[in-house]
Amino acid sequence: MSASEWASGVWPDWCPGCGDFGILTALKMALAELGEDHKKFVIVSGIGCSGKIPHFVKTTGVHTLHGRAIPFATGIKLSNPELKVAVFGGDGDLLGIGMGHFVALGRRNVNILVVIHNNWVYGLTKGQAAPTLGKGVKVKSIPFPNINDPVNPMLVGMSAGYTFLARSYAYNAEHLKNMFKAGLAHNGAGILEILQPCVTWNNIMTMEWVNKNTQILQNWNPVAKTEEELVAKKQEIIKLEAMDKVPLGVLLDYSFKATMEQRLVAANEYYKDSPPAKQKIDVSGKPLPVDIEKSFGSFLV
Ligand SMILES: Cc1ncc(C[n+]2csc(CCOP(=O)(O)OP(=O)(O)O)c2C)c(N)n1
Ligand code: SF4
Ligand SMILES: [Mg+2]
Repeated sequence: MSASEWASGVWPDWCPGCGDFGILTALKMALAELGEDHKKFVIVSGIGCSGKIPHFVKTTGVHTLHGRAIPFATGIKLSNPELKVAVFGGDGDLLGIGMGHFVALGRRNVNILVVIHNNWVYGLTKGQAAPTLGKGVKVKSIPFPNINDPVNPMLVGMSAGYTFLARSYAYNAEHLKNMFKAGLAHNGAGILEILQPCVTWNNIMTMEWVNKNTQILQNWNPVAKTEEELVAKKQEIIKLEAMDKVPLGVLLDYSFKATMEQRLVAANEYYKDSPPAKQKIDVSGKPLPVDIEKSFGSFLV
């Protein structure tokens, strides 16, 4: 399928100029270049302007609840490990109400790419401060400068155990496409943070601000092959994140840690050939209870 064939035909109703258009475009380009199968690619989103994205892509999509896209996606992926699953959500969705799930996914290393639309505000609900907004920053719809410290999704994700971390920019289609390609090819829990100007509510982190305050990483090798290399990389990443300019690119990529799917197979061989989605659910039209116990029974306490 070409990039344009990945369009659903539903008209994207984001504000003109919104960074979300760049995200949609780069995603379709990446899916086309990766040769993904639209019958096997699933998008799960929360609620927010970002959460609308499944409607615009010609694939299976679930527009779930605010903050709950990750548990939905985890259920889909573990029920049918053959599917490629990506979560799309806002900075409020994934790092505010959904933060507990965000941390849990890293610990579990489920093979899901989490895409964060970081516009520093709650776009859909008229511009309140999101968890990524810097302390002292006053965007136009808040009455006083923000009094909270921001969270850094790369550093939270790194300590939670995500095995792929990347950051890109919504208006740099080529860079973002390449980050999507790397993230979707990764086997394990990954984060792609996308700086996404909200032209309606965020008058500070504009296109000009992003151009001035970011830099594309040069000569950085994100791959760690051993625990020792990983420890050293993590220390370097903390330094990268402390630079004056926000780094764009793949920050971390390692695959020696078992994914959740591999851990389930190790604990219960039955899961490999009979995850819940492959079990019979009816015989001659009569429903049959899925034998969850056989797949996940070894985890019961
Ligand atoms: C449980 C729940 N709480 C609050 C809301 C209201 N709400 C809808 S979207 C949103 C925040 C959207 O901000 P963000 O997640 O950053 O997405 P964006 O619109 O910026 O893409 C909130 C608070 C909701 N729908 N459900
Ligand atoms: S409110 Fe902001 S994030 Fe939402 S569609 Fe408009 S520009 Fe985009
Ligand atoms: Mg937001």
